[in-house]
Amino acid sequence: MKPEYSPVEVEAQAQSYWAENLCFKAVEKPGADKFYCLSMFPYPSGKLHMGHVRNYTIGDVISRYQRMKGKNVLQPIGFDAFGLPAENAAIKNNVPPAAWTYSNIDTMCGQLRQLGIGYDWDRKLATCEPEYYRWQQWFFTELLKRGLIYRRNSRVNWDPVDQTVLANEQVIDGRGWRSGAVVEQREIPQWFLKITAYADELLDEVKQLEHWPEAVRTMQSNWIGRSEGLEIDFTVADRSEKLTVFTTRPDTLYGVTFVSVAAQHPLALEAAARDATVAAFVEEASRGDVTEAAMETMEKRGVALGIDVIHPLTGDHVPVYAANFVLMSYGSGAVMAVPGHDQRDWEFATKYGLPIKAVIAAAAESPAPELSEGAFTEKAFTINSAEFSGLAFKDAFDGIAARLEAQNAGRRRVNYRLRDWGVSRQRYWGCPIPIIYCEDCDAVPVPADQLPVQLPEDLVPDGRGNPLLRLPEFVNVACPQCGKPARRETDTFDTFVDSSWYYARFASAGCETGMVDERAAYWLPVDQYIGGIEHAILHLLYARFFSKLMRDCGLPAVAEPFKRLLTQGMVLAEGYYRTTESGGREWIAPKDVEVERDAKGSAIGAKLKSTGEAVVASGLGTMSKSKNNGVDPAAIIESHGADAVRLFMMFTAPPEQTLEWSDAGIDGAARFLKRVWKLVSDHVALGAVEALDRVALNDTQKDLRRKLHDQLAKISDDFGRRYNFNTAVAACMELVNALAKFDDRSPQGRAVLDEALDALSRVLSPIVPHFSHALWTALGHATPVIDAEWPEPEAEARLSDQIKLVVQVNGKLRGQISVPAGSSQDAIIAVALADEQVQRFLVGATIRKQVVVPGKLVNFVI
Ligand code: OVK
Repeated sequence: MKPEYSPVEVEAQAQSYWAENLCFKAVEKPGADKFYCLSMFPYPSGKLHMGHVRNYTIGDVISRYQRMKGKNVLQPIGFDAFGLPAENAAIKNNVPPAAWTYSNIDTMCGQLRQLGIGYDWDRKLATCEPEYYRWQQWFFTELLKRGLIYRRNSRVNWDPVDQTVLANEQVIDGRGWRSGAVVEQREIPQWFLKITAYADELLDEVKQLEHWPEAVRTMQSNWIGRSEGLEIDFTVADRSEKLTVFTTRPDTLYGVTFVSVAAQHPLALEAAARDATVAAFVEEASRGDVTEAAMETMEKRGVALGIDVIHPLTGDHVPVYAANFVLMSYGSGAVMAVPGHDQRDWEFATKYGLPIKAVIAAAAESPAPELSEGAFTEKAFTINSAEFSGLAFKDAFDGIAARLEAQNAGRRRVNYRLRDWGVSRQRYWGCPIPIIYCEDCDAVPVPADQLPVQLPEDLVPDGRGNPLLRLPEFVNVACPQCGKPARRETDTFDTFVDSSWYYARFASAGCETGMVDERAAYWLPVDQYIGGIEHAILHLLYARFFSKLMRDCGLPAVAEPFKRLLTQGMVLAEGYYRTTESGGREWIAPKDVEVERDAKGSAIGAKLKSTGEAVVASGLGTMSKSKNNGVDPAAIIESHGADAVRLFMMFTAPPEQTLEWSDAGIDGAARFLKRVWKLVSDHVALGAVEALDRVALNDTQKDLRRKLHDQLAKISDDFGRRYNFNTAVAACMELVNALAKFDDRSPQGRAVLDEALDALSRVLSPIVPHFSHALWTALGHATPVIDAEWPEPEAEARLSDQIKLVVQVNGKLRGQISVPAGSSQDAIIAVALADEQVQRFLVGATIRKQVVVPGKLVNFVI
C-alpha cells in the first residue's frame, strides 16, 4: 500500500477490478430478502449536474448498505430519453434528436461509472428504444380495449406563424417562443387516460404510504381533491331547460345573487350569437391562460348574458354571467355565485355592482358579518336562510340537500379536482401513439403483431410543426381492419407516460414476450425510491396509477409501486454578479471569483480572480444556468476524486435537506480520506497482525474497543433506520480521532487497531467505495469489500468493567466516582466516602441517610 493517497490511482484500480470481477448484479438468491432501490432516472440532458450526483449517490449508499446486510439488491439505471429538450437542442444544432440523446446517454453513463455507482448495467434502458416503447404502445391498445382511454377535443396553444402546437413553457407572455406571434387557443382531438376512474383508490391508498414524507402525501391528496357537495338545478327563466351547478357549500344557497358560467358554456355561446359584447368576451377569454394558478390570481372579469335563472328555494330571478375564472372542464362549467361567502365571487360582484348578501355568521346569534372588505368564508352558522337559519354547517348542508332532493332539484355528488390525463403531444421526439385513422373504421389500434410503431430517428425538426406530418412513408398506411388507405397518428405520448412504468420494466429487464414478466412480482414494490420534490405530484401520481392499471390488466404488479420515498433536497451555491453599464446583472462563475470570508465562513467580499475587480455576492440559491453558479461535477471529480465528492454529498447535510456547495467542504472531505489512508498504511507497514484475544486486553485496549462498538451501533442506526449519513460520517470521524491517538503497538494493541480499521473500511464503503476497496485489500482481504458483511456492534465490547456514579450531598453534585461493575451498595458507599472531593463536604457533619441509585448516583443526607 502506497503511503500517499492518490484518488486517481485508487479509483482507476477499483473500477478496473469491478469491471472484471465484481457484478453488482441483481440476483434472486433464495433465503434472502430483496431490496429494490431506485433513484429517479435522468433526462439525458448533456452531462450530470450536482443534483444528479446527489440523487445517485444517496441511492448507491443505501443499495450498498443493504447488500452488505445480506439483501438481494436491485439498483438499476436508465434514461428518460424522449421530450422537448432534445427537440430544442436538435433545432439549435441541426442534428436529429436521437443522435443528441444517444451521445448524451454515453457521456452520462461514463460519468455514473466514474462515480462508482453500483448499477446492474445489464438492465440499462432508454425510453426512446423501440424495445421499451413497444410495450407502452401495446399497453395503450390494451387500455383502449378496456375503455380506459378515449378521444375528445381539447385546447392547445397554436402558433399561427410556425403552424405548430406549443407546450405551455414555449409560450412566453402570450407569444410563441420562436416566432413571437400571438398564441391562439385551438380545439383539437386528443387522447385521454381515465385516471378519474381511479381517483378514489388513488386517494384512499395515500393513507397506506406510511413511509412517504407527509408533505408529499398531502400534495397527492390535494391534487386529487375529493369534495362532497350538491348538484343543484336552476331553471332558466321562461324556459324549461335546467342550468346545473356543483357546490360544496349548499349551506350558502340563500346567498346566491348570480350564477357564473364558463365562456365556452352553451348558454354563453348562445348569448354570443346575438350579442357582440358577449361574443367579444368569449373570444378574448378563449385566448387566456387556463391554469388553476392563473385563475386564482387573474383579474376577475365577465359579462352579463341577459339570461336569468330561477333560484330553486326562493323562486327569485338570478342573472347569469359568463366569467373568465370558471372552467368548462370543471363540473358542468357553471357555479352558483355567493359573493358574501366566496372571495372570487365577492371580487366579481364588487367590480360589477352586484348584490352581496350575508347568509352565514360566526355563531347562531351573531350579527351578520362585515362584508365591505371581503367575503366571510368560514363554515359556521346560517342566517337569513328562511327555515334553515340558525343551523351549523352540517345540519344546513343536510337540510338543504334533503329539501332539494325532495323537490327533484338537487342531488348529492362527490366531485374531484383531478381531471383525466391528456397524453397526446403534437411533437416528433416521443413514443408514437399506436393508432391508425381510417375513414370507414375510425380510430383503429395498431395490432400487437405490428408493434412497435417505430419512430424514424433521422429527422431534424426545424420548429415548424411536427416533421412526422411531412413524412408520407410514416403517415400513409393501410387500415389494419379494412385494408383501405388510412393515416397514421402523428401525435406522440406525454413523456410522463414513459416514466410511469419504467420501474416495473427494470424488474423484468430485456423481457421480449411482454411488458413485464414474473420477475416484476419478485422485485416490486420498489423498497426505496429517491428523487426531487418537483415530482411530488404528477410523476408519482401517474406511476401509482399505472401500477394499478397493470394490476388490473392481469400483469405481475403491485397496487402501490413505491414503499418508501425519500425526497432529496436541492443543491445550493453562492452566486456572484457585477452590474453592467445598462444596469443589468452579469453573473460570474464561482470558479472565477476569489471570496473573502468571515470566521463563520460567510462571504464578506468577492473579487474577480483575473482582474481583482469587486463583484457582488448574491447569497445562496439553487444552482442554475441563469445565475451561472453551477459547479460542474466532472471538474471536481477530476480535482478531488469521485469518493471525495460522494463523501462531501453525504457528510454535509441529511438527504432531505438542502445541500450548500462549498469548496472548503470538498477539501475537508479529501483531507479526511488522506488521514484514514495514513492510519491504514502506517498500520499495514508494520506487518502481520496477531488474532484478537478479548480476555487478554488491558483497560486502554478495552476502551478503544468500547469506542469502536459504540460508534458502530450509532453508525448502523444512522444507515439502516434514520438515513442520517451525515451523522454516521461524523461518528467515523470521531472514531478516527480516537484511533489516531491510540499508539499501542503491542501485538494485542495492533489487533485492536486492526479490528477497528477493518470495521471502518467496511462502514465507509457504501459512501467511498473505491477508497474502501483499496483499504480492504490492503488489510489482507481477497474478496471484494462489497461482499463483506456489515460489521455489527458487539454487545460485550460495549460493556464497561467500571461504572461511573455521581455523588451528591443533600442533593447537590459534589463528586464523581468509578467502581467495578457489580459492586455491592456498601462497597459503593465506601468508595464515595473515601473520595477527597466528597469528604470536603462531609467534614463535621452527621450522615443521617445514604441512598444508592444503582448505575447512577450516591446521595448523603447530612
Ligand atoms: N426524468 C425525470 C427527471 O427529473 C424523473 C422521472 C422519474 C420523471 C434529481 C438540481 C440541479 C442542480 C444544478 C443545476 C440544475 C439542477 C431530480 C430527479 C433526478 C433526475 C435532481 C434534482 N439540484 N437538480 N430527470 N436537482 N437538484 O434528470 O429531482 O431532471 O430525482 O435527479 O433528474 S432529471
